[in-house]
Amino acid sequence: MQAHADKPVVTAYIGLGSNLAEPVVQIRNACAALKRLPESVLRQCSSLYLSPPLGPADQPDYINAVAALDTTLAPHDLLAELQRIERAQGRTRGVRWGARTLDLDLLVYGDRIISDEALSVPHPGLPERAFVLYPLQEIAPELELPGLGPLAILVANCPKDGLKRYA
Ligand code: ROI
Repeated sequence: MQAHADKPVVTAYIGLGSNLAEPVVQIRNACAALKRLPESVLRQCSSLYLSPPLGPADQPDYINAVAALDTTLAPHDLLAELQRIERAQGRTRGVRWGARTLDLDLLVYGDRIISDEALSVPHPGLPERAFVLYPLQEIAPELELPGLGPLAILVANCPKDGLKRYA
């Protein structure tokens, strides 16, 4: 991918989650959709993980994964693309922290710290979410999270909470 003077290539990390409508298929389809994003190259997708729900317990377990993407899309443009993929895979916004067909979270966007009405990066839930931290560590063990420090320290301080590699 070509970097332009005004458009640097940034590595972004995206969290994928699903617990409805064949979650494994949802995550695989989402990875395929990430591959087709404009101005972007999908570098890596983690293994799939199975995790008990954070939030209301009366919902199915989740399939989670994390992807690494090199992109020249600006952060809010990338967010819009992720929301478009969610909608294309039937995401509707229902109960807060309820079951969902597909959730794509922009976890990290290079070394940027962003906090506005639309976007918080690094994702504020990161330090407490085993289902994000462990897959992220699988693909980026040396990552430093802007404002949060080394990923390895966050992982060491976050119990696995029932997270398992999905066979
Ligand atoms: N719980 C798990 N285990 N995995 C998720 O991806 C996930 N996503 C969410 C909430 C509802 C907070 N719980 C989750 O958005």
